[in-house]
Amino acid sequence: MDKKLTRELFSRHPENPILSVDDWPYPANSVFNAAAAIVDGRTLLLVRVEDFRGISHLTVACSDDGVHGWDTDPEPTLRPDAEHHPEEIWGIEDPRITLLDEMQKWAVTYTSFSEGGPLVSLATTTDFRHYERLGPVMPPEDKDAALFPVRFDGRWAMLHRPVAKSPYISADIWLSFSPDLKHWGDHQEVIGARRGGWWDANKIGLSAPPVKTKEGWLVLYHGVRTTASGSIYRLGLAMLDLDDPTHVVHRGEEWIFGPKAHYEREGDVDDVVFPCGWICAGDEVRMYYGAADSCIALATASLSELVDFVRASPEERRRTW
Ligand code: BMA
Repeated sequence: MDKKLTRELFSRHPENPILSVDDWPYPANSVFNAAAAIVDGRTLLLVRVEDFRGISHLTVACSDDGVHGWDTDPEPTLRPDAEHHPEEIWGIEDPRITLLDEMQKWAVTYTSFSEGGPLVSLATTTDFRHYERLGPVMPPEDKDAALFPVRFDGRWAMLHRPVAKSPYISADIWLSFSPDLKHWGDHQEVIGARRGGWWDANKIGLSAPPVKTKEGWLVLYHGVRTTASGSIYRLGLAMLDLDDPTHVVHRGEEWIFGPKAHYEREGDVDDVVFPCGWICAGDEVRMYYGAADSCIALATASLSELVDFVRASPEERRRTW
């Protein structure tokens, strides 16, 4: 095996890619960047589907084992609704799902592609069939958002990724709070993009929603490296304090997964692995990721190995890189 692969903490499923347009019940350009959850004992993916206009919508696909036999909705499940939500004019993308324990509702955060740029929208659902839109919750440019499943001191919390343009372009992960899911404030940066030659310099974003572990909230994020032949999207880990998620306790230095397989290296956008969902079953983590903006793949890891890796990393020292 290529020595470089041995550093990766996730193993690719041998049947990858597990979903592509060839499996889709209606014509589409690509299916990728899916949110994931266990619903009624089945794996549910809320899949980003790009049509032949270039506009994305979301469609549900369910499977008993999370690998085979996908029951896919025969038509789009959640379409952009530009009439009532003008911010959705150029499509809805990259969903993340969080079960809000106390409400027994699922929160779905997604990117609305508005005329002013991408922004964060939020909807809730109990059945993934009917959705209640709360509308835009962050103005452009902002994306890659997911809620925590619990409140902190009575307030909901959301990680998201605004883009700052001064003094240089910097895309960092921020945290915001809300009493009611609708009004958000107390915004603060929690995980900054590194600088210079790092794999996660200048542009990072949340990948799958944070996972609660005994040691802290495990955060999976992507870092974007700009090279002469384009960008490379890779994945890394950080850990936030259990009671105070504004505090980064650990942050891995090395990436833990990056484009290597042919379906990750070549597609509509080359060299991209982009997870929007992961499922923890005991110690197994099943990460569903968009590969090269063209298909959906699965990779698995041991939760305790991920936690050990990030805990072995130095405590976060902000801006020391
Ligand atoms: C990001 C998002 C993702 C996409 C990735 C690579 O900015 O738009 O939807 O997968 O770029 O193209």
